[in-house]
Amino acid sequence: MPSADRQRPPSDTIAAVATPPGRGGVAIVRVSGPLASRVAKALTGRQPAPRAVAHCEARDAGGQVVDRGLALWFPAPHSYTGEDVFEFQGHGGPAVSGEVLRACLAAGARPAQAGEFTRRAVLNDTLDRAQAEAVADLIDASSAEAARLAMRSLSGEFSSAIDALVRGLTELRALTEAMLDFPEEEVDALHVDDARRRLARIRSQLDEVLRQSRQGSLLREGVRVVIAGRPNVGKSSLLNRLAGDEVAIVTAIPGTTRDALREAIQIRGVPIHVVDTAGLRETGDAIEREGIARAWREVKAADVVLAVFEADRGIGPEDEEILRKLPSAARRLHVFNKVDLLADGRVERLAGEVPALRISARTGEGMDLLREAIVEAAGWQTGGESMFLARARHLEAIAAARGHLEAAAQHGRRWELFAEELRLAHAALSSITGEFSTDDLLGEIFSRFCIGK
Ligand SMILES: Nc1nc2c(ncn2[C@@H]2O[C@H](COP(=O)(O)OP(=O)(O)OP(=O)(O)O)[C@@H](O)[C@H]2O)c(=O)[nH]1
Ligand SMILES: [Mg+2]
Repeated sequence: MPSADRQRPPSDTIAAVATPPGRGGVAIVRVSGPLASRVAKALTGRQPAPRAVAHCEARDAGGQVVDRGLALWFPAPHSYTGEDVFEFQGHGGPAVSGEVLRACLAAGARPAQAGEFTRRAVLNDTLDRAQAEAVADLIDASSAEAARLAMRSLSGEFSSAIDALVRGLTELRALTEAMLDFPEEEVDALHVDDARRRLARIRSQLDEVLRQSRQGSLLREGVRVVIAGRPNVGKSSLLNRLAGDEVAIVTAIPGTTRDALREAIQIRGVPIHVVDTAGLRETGDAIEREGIARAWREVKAADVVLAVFEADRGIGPEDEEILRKLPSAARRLHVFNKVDLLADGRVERLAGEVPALRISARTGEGMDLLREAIVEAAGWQTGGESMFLARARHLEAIAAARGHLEAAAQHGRRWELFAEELRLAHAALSSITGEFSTDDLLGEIFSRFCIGK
């Protein structure tokens, strides 16, 4: 169902080099739009057969041969964009592909903007919006796991889960609208029961989609883990251990680290941004004070805080002072470092629910357990093969829908309010795949694409 704000498909023809800039085996020039056939003929001297490959020369506007390669022709609507698409696969040098592109522009195409091919696919209903985002996610995927999930979204698995919810809501809305036509006391108890049951079912389905989306979003966005604690407890040594490299300076002098230091690592495929910070203490040194202010800023933005202590000293008054100031929103792990210094292996533990880990950044002891604890604290669940590579905007929309369904459940027999909450939940969910979304959103989605996609 096309929405009212949906733009009419564009009538001009776009062209771009679709392969990355630089030298390579092949460069692909892609052309899409009503003039694609004219461009193909101007470039290759003939009209290529649909979905067949032709080996041919590419000529510029003056008839000069600029390249030899393969021509492909995908007539509308069976193409990536849903329009007529012509592709020329030539030699992969920037100068030669530039010449081919120039010839296409001379034949009537204009240069494509970033993401414009995929945008046309959405406007022509070849892809929905969540699938278009999956295209970008697939290209940007930095791990095999993220690529696998992006591929699943591109094949429409995420969209179908959302569509199933939308269908359930549409039915429930129709039922509710029918009930609105009757005075409250005449609404059949069976109808009321049916509506409640349906609502409960949709809510539990939605919770499952939200859970799967949160899991996937961890893979997409990664987790920000900040190492914090007193000077000299071994924070930088811990960063080096996690990174498997000597990225941070380690010395026996308290106050070594001044700036926040970042390293990107992966634990079980989950991207983790580890931040090492300046040791937290009162100090008269202006540079160190600035470092400590930065450390607190990092801590405030953390998903998981590793509060590091020295195992041989336990949690002292300064450590307690730091613990009191940690934000409550972030998950926290208590890490007792330097267990290699303990004769009996006993560690003072803090009572409470915060998991405590014993490690030695020097020997590597306890590091595996710490890595597991980090991904667990970040909300990663094992056996998470059924995940959706959700974006922040998807999570927000699902959470908003969840809030409206919860409100609907609380409206009892006030059917107008019930119906209104259902409508809002429906709108929130629909924004994920396309309906009800604005041009701003389209712009936002495609601004991060590369040219030629
Ligand atoms: N025995 C032992 N020493 C450690 C361990 N981890 C770190 N150290 C030592 O503790 C000292 C401080 O280590 P750093 O990693 O620089 O400590 P930090 O917390 O980053 O210190 P600041 O940057 O000053 O806040 C160094 O001499 C390290 O070699 C450990 O597991 N065992
Ligand atoms: Mg340090």
